[in-house]
Amino acid sequence: TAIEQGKKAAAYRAVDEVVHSSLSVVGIGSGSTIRYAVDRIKDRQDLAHVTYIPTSFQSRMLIQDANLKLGNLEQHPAIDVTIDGADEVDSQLNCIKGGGACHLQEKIIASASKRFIIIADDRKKSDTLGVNWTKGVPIEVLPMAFSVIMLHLKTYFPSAAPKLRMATEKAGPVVTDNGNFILDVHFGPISSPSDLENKLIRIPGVIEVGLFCNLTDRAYFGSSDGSIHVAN
Ligand code: DER
Repeated sequence: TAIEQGKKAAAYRAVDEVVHSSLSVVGIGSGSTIRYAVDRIKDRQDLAHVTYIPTSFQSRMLIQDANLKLGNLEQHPAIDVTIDGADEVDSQLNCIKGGGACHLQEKIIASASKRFIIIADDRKKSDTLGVNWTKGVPIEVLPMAFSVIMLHLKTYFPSAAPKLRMATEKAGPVVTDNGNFILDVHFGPISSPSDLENKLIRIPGVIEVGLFCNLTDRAYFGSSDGSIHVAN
């Protein structure tokens, strides 16, 4: 499909421009776009020596299925570059992430990386967060606190309409790789993502917020015709 072509174009260009044979540790994000980046890495013989750090169970499976060298954060707390997807990216390269319920480990790996690169199809490019991505900001919360946090959000953000993310292939809520729940919260257009992130992260029981502010070094947006927009 056109969207998949866009994802693939962005992923291939990012890998070819950013993942050099001189690197030794590369972080691998989660979601569907990153699959194309792993496909490209798999084809690059000059990257066989690199160790890859996962950002989720899914990411770990991608690395293993591609027969790439799997490492962990304990061995490699300093990462050369991480490539990851995003749900929406604004003009300052702030992101909404967590559409795949993986943003907790993704943010840890992103912040431990010298460079953090986003790959996405051009649907994800937006002037302001909360405009194109209409599913809300994902927030990972401790299960025992989810009702208290919902009440707090309804009180302080009356239009937020927080929703507990329910699973589709399992009865009950989505449970993350870390054993937590996800709340999806609607804030409308977000003019200051870092202010909002700082307000949300302080709520007791909130583990991580799907707003990645001042973390992204470059973003590749791919279109169905194979053209790429690179934003620094
Ligand atoms: O859950 C996540 O954070 C993913 O990285 C998500 O933001 C991007 O997933 P996609 O590449 O399938 O759109």
